[in-house]
This record gives sequence, structure tokens and C-alpha cells, in this order.
Amino acid sequence: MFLAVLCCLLWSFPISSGHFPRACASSENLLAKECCPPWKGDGSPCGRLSGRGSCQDVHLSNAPSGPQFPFRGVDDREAWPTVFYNRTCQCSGNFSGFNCGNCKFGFGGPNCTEKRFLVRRNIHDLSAPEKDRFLAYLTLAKHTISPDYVIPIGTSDQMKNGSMPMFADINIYDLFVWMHYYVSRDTLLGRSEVWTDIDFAHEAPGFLPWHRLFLLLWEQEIQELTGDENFAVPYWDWRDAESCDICTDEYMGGPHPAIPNLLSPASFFSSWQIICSRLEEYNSHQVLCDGTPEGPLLRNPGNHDKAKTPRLPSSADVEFCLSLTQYESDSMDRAANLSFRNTLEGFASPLTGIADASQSSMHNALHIYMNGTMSQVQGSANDPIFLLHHAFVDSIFEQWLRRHHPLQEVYPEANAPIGHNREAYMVPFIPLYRNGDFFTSSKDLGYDYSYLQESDPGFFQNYVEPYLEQASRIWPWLLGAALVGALLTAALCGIVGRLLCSHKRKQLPEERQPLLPEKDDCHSLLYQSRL
Ligand code: KOJ
Ligand code: ZN
Repeated sequence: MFLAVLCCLLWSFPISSGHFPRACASSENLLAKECCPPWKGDGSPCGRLSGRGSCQDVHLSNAPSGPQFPFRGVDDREAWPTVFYNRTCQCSGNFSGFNCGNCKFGFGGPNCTEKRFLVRRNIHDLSAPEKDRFLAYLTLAKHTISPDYVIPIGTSDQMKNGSMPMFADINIYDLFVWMHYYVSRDTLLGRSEVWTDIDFAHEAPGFLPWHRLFLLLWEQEIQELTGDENFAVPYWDWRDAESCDICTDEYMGGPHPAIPNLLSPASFFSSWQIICSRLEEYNSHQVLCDGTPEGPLLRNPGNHDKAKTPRLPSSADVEFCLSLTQYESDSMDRAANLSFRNTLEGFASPLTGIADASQSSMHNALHIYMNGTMSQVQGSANDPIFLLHHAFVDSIFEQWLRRHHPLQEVYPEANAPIGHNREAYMVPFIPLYRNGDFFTSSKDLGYDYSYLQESDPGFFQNYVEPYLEQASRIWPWLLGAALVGALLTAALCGIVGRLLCSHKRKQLPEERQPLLPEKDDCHSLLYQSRL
């Protein structure tokens, strides 16, 4: 079944789109610091001629960042994306994408006017064909070079500010692994040779919006690759789990029978190669991860260091997180107390909400528990369990948003660690997205979680209504088509009836031939023939 789905997919033509757009990776673009590619629909930059968008200066918020990174001009990720580009496409209405050729999340159709709504489901609730399709999509993404994006394999300094572009092709799955590496990679402070952990997506308020956007873009990429516009990433509900129930060959891969850290040779992922896992090597050579394969996926669930991570999260832990009323607090980093984000991320106790450097809980606990590729931040997205895990983390974020109904102002505007302020553009995405844009209900972004819908009175409004709305827009066409169909059917029945009559007439004996003229006589003739 899996092979059948995969073969079909490999025969289809991928039309992937939208984090460096290939169209902006030339020295011309880098020297001009402009990334406004043409939209293929009309050939104009950002689809300007079709009113899709226009090329605009990037405006950065001047809200100050927190004290954790008291440097300037040492890292390409600062003031994203202005080290590389200071003009990008600004799209209007529901248009989105690096050239405004895509639609905003929750919209689709040629003019982005159709509402779309996806439901992320528990992986255990997928039928066998649905589950196999998901695994086949992952495999296809791992074997398809991204047509639209490339990765930089040098810093802006190494590229001589653009006069010597250094970019490489990468497959669609690994593009996302690379983005997760790049956003969380260490930084070298000046000539000091000191590598500092500076993270634009973890240990601060942007953790939840960043991973939310990551999953939305991943989903969009898979939808475009496969043509399956209803594809939604499944989630793994790990509450009260006593073991990894998705670590089987049927799902995300069982353990190797003889070699402790490897996946079973019968699993779909045992042949996968990982990238971006050799941080010390990159640091010592002062290079970026360039996407070169670095060996097999490693995983050994449950055999981790129990001193720091004694248990997996319980339902009560999740409930405690949800009860915290502050999204963020204090220093807004891993030392934050009573912060929903810091407790869900796993740097604060899920019993008290007090930061505890000696323990890894909640989200972090799952990473550590996998005891392998998943356990190191920069390389963790190599393991496809990452997607299922983060979908569930996002569902808890969603529950918190629905319970506390925060205003945008609740998300910190200033003094968060670098890259995490509300108006900061998230690294390394192009087009540009702000942290604050994702501090909103998933329903506004066109998706929901199956287990949250059951108790949700807004289900009809969000899930059924958009489709009824679309149907109502085309009902005159449907009615017209039904009328034409009915007329054609009636005419066809008449013709067939007549043919049948004359056939029957010929079969009747002479004495039973009715006297009536032929055209009025058909019914009685057929009746007689049955006698
Ligand atoms: C990997 C990650 C992460 C946290 C850990 C463990 O991606 O966010 O590992 O702390
Ligand atoms: Zn992460």
C-alpha cells in the first residue's frame, strides 16, 4: 500500500512553492539587497500588475531587545532580514508568499478568495491508507529538491556581502531541518572564539509562534508538492504515555533489534540520512551546515538520563500549564517563573511554574526522552517525530489562547531576547512573518485540532460554514446544471421508449397489433406485451 501511494506520488509533478527564495540568491539581488521576484502569472515583481502586492522597504520595529545579547553586527540573524535584503514583497489582501504567488493561511483558490479549513488529527485515528499516505508524503519530500528555495552555505561575510553568493540545493524535508538548525545555531562573538547559545526560536516568547509558523509552512509545502490541498499534519498526544507508542515500524519506526541507537531496518525511516548535527565541527571550522548527509537517524526512546528527565508529561501537567494566566514573565527566557511559555517549553516545573535548571519537563522532556537525533536542538527536526510532537505542543498553545483570550498586547512588545519581540520578523523566513501574527487562534489561520473541536461550539461556524458559503456562491450554477441534466434525461428516456415500442410492435402477432395510431399507442402496446 505504502509503495503504491509512493509510486503514484513520484509520478505526479511537484509544483512546490513557499527560505531563501532561489529567485533572490543571485549576487545581483544580494548586492541590491532586494528580494522581489516576479509572479509567474503576470511576470511583474510581486504580481504588482495584478494587484497582488508590491516591492517595499522592510521596516523594522525599534523596540529594544532584552539584555541577553548585548551585541550588534555579529550575527546575520540580527534585525532579520536586513543583513541580506532591505526590500521584499508586501502582499495585499489574502495574497502571500515571497512573490505574492501564494495565499495567506486559511485561504485558497486562484484569487485566494476561498476559505480553507484543515483539521489536524491524532495519528492513531488515521486509517491505514491515511497513515501510509502521510508516510509516503514524508518520503517524497525527502527525495524532492525544493524548486523554490535554496540554503545559504556561507555567512554574509563569507559571501563578501553578496558579491560571491554561496547557496546550495536542498530537498524539501531537509530545508525545514536546516531552518530549525539555522534559527537555533550558536553565534561567534567577534574574534573571541567564544560560541554563545543565541536562539531566535527557543527559550523565549517566540518559541510557540515560531514553531506554529514552521508547521504551517511545512504543511503548505507538502500540500503543494502532492497536490493534496487537504493535507494536515497529524499530532501525537503524549499525555500520560508510558512509552513511545508511535515508535513502531507501522508508524515512525521501531528500535533496531541489535543496534541500540538505530531504527529497525523494516521502518520507513531507517534509510534516512540526517543533516546539521555536527555543531562542533561547524564551529571549529567557522562554517554553516551545508546539508551534507551525516549518517542515520538516531533514536533510543526511554533510555535517556533519568536524573534530569525522570518522567513524561501527564494530563495534570498540561492542565497546570493551561492554568497559568501569564503568557510570558520576568526575564522572558529560560529563567522565567510562572510563564505559560516557559513551563510548556519545559524549563519550569509543571507542578509549580518555577524555573528549574536541573530538570527538563513538558516539551523538552519528549525531546530528551527520544535519546538521539531529537535530543539536540539544532538537529532535532531530522526526526519526523518532531512534527507530530510540535503539532501537539501547538494544540496546547491553542487551548491556552482559547481559555485566556489574550489581546495582542499580552505578547511582549519589547525587551524580549533578540528576535522574540512581538514585531520582530521571524528568522529565517522569507517572506516576512512577525511573532505577533501567530499569537491568535488557529481558527484565524485556517486550522484546528480534532480533539479540541468536540467541545467547541464554534465548530460549525469554523468548519462547516465556510464550505456552505462556497456552495452558496455556486448554487445558481448547480441549479442550472441540474435542470439541463433533467431535460437531457427526459429526452433520452423518450427516445429509448419509442425505440422499445417499435421493437415490441414488430414482435406482436398480427391479431394483437393495436388499431390506434402509432404515436398514442406505445403504453398499451408495452402493457399488452407483458400479458
Ligand atoms: C531538542 C529541541 C528542543 C529541546 C531539546 C531538549 O529541539 O527544543 O531538544 O532540551
Ligand atoms: Zn524547536
